[in-house]
Amino acid sequence: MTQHKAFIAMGSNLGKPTDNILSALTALNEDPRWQLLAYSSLYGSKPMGPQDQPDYVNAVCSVSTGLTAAALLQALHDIEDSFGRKRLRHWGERSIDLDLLLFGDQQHQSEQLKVPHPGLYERNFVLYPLAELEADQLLPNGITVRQQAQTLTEDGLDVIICQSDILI
Ligand code: PH2
Ligand code: MG
Ligand code: MG
Repeated sequence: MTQHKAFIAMGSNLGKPTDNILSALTALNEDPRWQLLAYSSLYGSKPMGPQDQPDYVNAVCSVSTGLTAAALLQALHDIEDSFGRKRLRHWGERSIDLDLLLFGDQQHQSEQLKVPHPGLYERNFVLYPLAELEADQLLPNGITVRQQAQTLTEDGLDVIICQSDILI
């Protein structure tokens, strides 16, 4: 089966966000449908969107999988559901959010599946953790993750757990 490398953005701002991200990383690590390759530090971040919601914890991880992009996205939604994720308001609070950022060099533009993730280029809480994993990777817009991250400030972003201190 052809293996693809995929990058997943993780976010949480309900309950115990740090625990939620670590539990989701553990769930991803234990799933036989892919192999967890790498994960970033955990970042605290100020909410994008409605401001009357708690700060977020964000991270990025990578997996290698034989699934299609659509099947991986479905699997991520199933994991979100298993964490009790309720779909409340747009850009609002959530117990766990698992977004498919990149899937090999594929691009998808359907209603259900948008790859690269439409928020990828403008979110510092995605690009800075992604740069920890793959700073030199070229994005579909032709510039590297590092260069794209440098177009954004680090405002509102703090490393709360360093990658090397995370034991999955
Ligand atoms: N996710 C959102 C909306 N706003 N803000 C931050 N800081 N981090 C997120 O992951 C986030 C957000 C919807 O997915
Ligand atoms: Mg999201
Ligand atoms: Mg999402």
